[in-house]
Amino acid sequence: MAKGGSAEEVSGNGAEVLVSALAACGVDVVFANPGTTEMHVVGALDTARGAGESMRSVLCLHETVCAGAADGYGRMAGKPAATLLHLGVGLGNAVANLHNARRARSPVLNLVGEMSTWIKESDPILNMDIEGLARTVSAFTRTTSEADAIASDVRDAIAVGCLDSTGEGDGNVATLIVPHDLAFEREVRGAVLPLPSSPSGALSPQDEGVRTFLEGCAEALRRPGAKPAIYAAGAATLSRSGNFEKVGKIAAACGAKLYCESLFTRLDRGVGAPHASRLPYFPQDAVRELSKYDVVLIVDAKKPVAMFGYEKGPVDLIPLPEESVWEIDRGFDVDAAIDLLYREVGAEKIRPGVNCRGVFVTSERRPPKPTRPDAKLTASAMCSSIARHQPAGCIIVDESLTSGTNYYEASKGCPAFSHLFQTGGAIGIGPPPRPRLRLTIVCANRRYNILNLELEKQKVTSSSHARNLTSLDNPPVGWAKIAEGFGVKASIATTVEEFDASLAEALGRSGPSLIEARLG
Ligand SMILES: Cc1ncc(C[n+]2csc(CCOP(=O)(O)OP(=O)(O)O)c2C)c(N)n1
Repeated sequence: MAKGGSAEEVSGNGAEVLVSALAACGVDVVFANPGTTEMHVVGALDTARGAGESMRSVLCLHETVCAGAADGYGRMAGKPAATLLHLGVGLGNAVANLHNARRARSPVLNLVGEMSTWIKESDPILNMDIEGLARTVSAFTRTTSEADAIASDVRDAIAVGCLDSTGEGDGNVATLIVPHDLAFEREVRGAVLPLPSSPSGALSPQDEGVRTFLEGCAEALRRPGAKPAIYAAGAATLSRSGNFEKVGKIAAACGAKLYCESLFTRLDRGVGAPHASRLPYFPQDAVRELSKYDVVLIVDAKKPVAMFGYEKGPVDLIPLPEESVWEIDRGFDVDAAIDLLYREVGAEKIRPGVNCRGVFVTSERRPPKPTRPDAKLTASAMCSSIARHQPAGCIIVDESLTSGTNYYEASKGCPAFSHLFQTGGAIGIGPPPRPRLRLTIVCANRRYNILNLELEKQKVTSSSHARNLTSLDNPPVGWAKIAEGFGVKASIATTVEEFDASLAEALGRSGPSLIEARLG
């Protein structure tokens, strides 16, 4: 990525300038579902300077898959992939997963085509308000106004939208809208300025106020008799830069209980990492859990609030006065602030397995083999089996609502792995975000189970409509057959031993697989 140094000059037709600018900013993959207005950009993926063979393009059969894939890529790579979407209709199809990406604060750059400037006002049939739609999910939205601005617009979208978070919870999704005629304009020029190395405006630990704040925070966490908790997310739960290890050691040094979000972006978990307890999904349970503490440090997360406003339900999940809640958010240089707090509380002296108060997972421990392998497959047996088989270094993309409840604890002692969850509550993220899709497990319980729980919880009288609208058994979906239609090897498991065998086989195969886990 162009960080530091001087501006890079780019030229060609508008589309070539666009792709050269992407390459200059380090973008090397495009998840696309293009149309007429994006054809020149498709052509430029081969011809643009700097892109050449390094630019990978992936066709996704629905735009929400483009968005899910770019979200997953951003979470794992820490830099943006681009989506290439056809006008407002393509962007509209991508919105649910772009919402998840916004909540995950994943860096994602949407490139969206637009009508040629001279036809837009005649309102051709695909015309719509693309900017209006983009703003609902984007921290940065711009329509390029002239071809010579394409290169700087690409750079601004990445620098301001994808990398330079405001810390206001707006996420890191940027949308650049490029009119068709600007893409085919010839002899276009532009310059790509270097990208910033850290968010502009972030409070640095050199700042006197930041030091005083962190000293106060350290004191509050270590106050004799205090009952502290740390709620960590985002950059604080990644092994990259050693952040998660430092946060775990801060928790151990202060005797604080470590929590993560219920719907988390990415946790680097397993042997060698700290184990964070997951905040309960239902708000009353979360409030009950957090009411055990009298001081809470939030690191790189928003203050947790209830997911829905239930009748007489809570809003804030941390039941403490403001002065008892300390926040290190994106207004700070988070890496540097974690490091300073780490030293301030004397966390360097913490040794996992020696004096870490059980915060770190120090040895491999997988769930035991089932005692009755021929028993009907349950959700909990499925979770144990996955944790028994998952390879070291794998990426688990988990969007289970009820079926995966036991997986989080079952996988605690697995070799180091990354765990991604769905962050924005929009379901349907599962298969798309895997950078190299290997195995999809469909938890085929044949119902929208969480909605049955919601009906019960909200005391809505059960009716035939309620059944119709939450059942998936009339007719049941043939997941294995759908997979086969995509050329994916599929199997069906109804018992624990069938699931174990399917899992072992799928993990030993090089191509993609799907297991339809028929849960009883
Ligand atoms: C894009 C989107 N559409 C609809 C919903 C509403 N919704 C929330 S949970 C749910 C059912 C989930 O069922 P499933 O994923 O099969 O998991 P289970 O409840 O069986 O554990 C639905 C339809 C949503 N959250 N997001």
